[in-house]
Amino acid sequence: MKTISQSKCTGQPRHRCSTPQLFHNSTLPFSNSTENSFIWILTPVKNMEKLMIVCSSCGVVHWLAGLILTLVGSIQAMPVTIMPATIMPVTVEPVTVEPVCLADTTAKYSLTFTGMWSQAAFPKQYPIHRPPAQWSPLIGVTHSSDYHIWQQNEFASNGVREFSEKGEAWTLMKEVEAAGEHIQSVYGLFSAPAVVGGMGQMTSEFEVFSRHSFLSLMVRIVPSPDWFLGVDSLNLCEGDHWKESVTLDLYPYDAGTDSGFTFSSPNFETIPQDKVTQITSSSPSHPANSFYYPRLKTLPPMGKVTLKKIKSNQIFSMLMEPTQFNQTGQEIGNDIEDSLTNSTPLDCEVSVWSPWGLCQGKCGDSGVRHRTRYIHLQPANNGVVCPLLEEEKKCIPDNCL
Ligand SMILES: [Ca+2]
Repeated sequence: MKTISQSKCTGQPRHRCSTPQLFHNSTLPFSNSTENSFIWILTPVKNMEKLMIVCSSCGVVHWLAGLILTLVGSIQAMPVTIMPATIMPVTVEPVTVEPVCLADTTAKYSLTFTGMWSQAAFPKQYPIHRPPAQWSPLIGVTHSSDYHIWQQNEFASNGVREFSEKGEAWTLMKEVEAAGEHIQSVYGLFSAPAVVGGMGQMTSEFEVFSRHSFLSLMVRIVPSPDWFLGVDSLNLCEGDHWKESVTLDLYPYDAGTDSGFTFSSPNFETIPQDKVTQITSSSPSHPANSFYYPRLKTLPPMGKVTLKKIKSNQIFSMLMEPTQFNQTGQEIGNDIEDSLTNSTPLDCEVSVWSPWGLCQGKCGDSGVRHRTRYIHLQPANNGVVCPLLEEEKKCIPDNCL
């Protein structure tokens, strides 16, 4: 084993030894950096990987037998039911019933994200410098039940990876846009501005639609390897009405794409990629982890999101020709009135219309068909509001046989 010469750890408590690195074999890239005082080594051993922490100047060499890969076969007792000969057992398959939203067609909500990442609540390795603790912009999506922007125990998409690791939203937005265009599962995409500091708030507004009544969102924890707070598929519709208000506590998730253990860990790609997991006070079960608090049963919430219904609307009349809008959603012929504030108005931007759907109706009667579009950019600062997002027109059912 190589001797690793490091400094800045002398006499320091172990958690003060900053910026651990993780390597998957015993060939260590030698670093001259005096900042990296802990080196993590995963040494493959037959049926076991040993995890070693080296903090040479601390004089600490600590082995942990971890990740025992031996799979112990287990024998499961099978329950036996003795049935009378004349009665045949019937296996009842669980049936998933899709909840139907019967609420008014649209509802508008205000969203407030509150960062609760204080040094008092999360004292371990709390980032003070380069960069200090803060939150990325929030990315929110309203969608139908068959879509997930991210999901626990599933692999993160490339967009989620880039957003979780670097706060880059471009690929994620393209993925969301593709889901809207190709499978009509996404109704709107919105964002809220970043919060500079671990404590603070950001706000936004969004609309849901009876066929797209789910909200999902992500906020990256900055700095972090690939950690984020998020909501996956919160249904805002409850039978025949929209929920008035919802408050959710948020806890950190690991995107499974970077193996860093601490907020300020250098990049270290997870190969092969892991699934998205929730980070708790005991998982990952390792003292180096920034959220490892063995005395806590559960972590305190790191943030919360509060949703309040602003209004709900019945569907608009479709008997008139739709108003014409230009590409930015601005009604043609109208000028933008100067805002009374000094802020820059941001106009709504919508996608192009989807193709018209199938004509639905009884044979012999006239039917209707729909087309939809979704919001690219929510208006802000008295910008032009968004135009209609769904149209319907009369048609003759073409599936009469
Ligand atoms: Ca990770």
